[in-house]
Amino acid sequence: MVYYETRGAELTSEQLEAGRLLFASQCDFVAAANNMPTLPPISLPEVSFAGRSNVGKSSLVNALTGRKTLARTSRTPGRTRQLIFFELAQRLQLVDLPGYGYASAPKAEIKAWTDLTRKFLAGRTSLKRVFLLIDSRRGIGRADMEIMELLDNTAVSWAAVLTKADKLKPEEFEVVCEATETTISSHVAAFPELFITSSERGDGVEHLRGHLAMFAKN
Ligand SMILES: Nc1nc2c(ncn2[C@@H]2O[C@H](COP(=O)(O)OP(=O)(O)OP(=O)(O)O)[C@@H](O)[C@H]2O)c(=O)[nH]1
Ligand SMILES: [Mg+2]
Repeated sequence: MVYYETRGAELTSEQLEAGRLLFASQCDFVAAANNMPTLPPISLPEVSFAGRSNVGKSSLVNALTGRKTLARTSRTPGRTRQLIFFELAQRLQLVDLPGYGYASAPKAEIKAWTDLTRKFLAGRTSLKRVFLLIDSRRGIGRADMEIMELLDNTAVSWAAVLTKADKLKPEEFEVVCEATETTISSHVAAFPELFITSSERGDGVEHLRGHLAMFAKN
């Protein structure tokens, strides 16, 4: 079994400890928003988790916070239908976004939540970074490319995260990593490090916690 922590720079033990402490602190549900007027007011720095439906956004929020049921996950794609805000230690907000590319919901509903997600990504001033999750078994798809362009065009800093690392053999995984790194290197607003995670096995979770702690208010 290969356990992946990072392909980028390793964090110092102080940075990892800061992440551990932040994610061990109180984590509260703040709000679930269906539309722009119901978004919670801007207060803390925010990071959000975006990506195709079923890529593992809610599972990653749960793995990071060490709470199995904080964010609702499902075998049925399209489970997260609102923007869900969580607050950590009154220092950082995590935003679990609805997935895109889910085809079986009513069309009007899909349009409403896709529009809301796009508006949020493009206009939220407290958003420090968007973590764009890519399922390692699927790689980057057309819908992901559209979101990357939106983020580039609105100058929102984003980073790619390969999820479900437990699902691939090391040699298959290497191919996806290289392809994803090539794509991110051509995007102006992309953070250069590719994050790797498995919410099932815990790969990359400590590293990501340490990284996210850098955005938290002191
Ligand atoms: N093997 C494995 N399965 C995972 C992992 N992360 C998530 N899953 C599974 O993938 C499915 C979807 O996970 P969710 O976390 O609900 O995905 P989501 O991106 O929040 O989906 P939407 O809310 O529909 O956009 C669930 O069955 C999870 O158990 C992982 O790291 N490894
Ligand atoms: Mg979800």
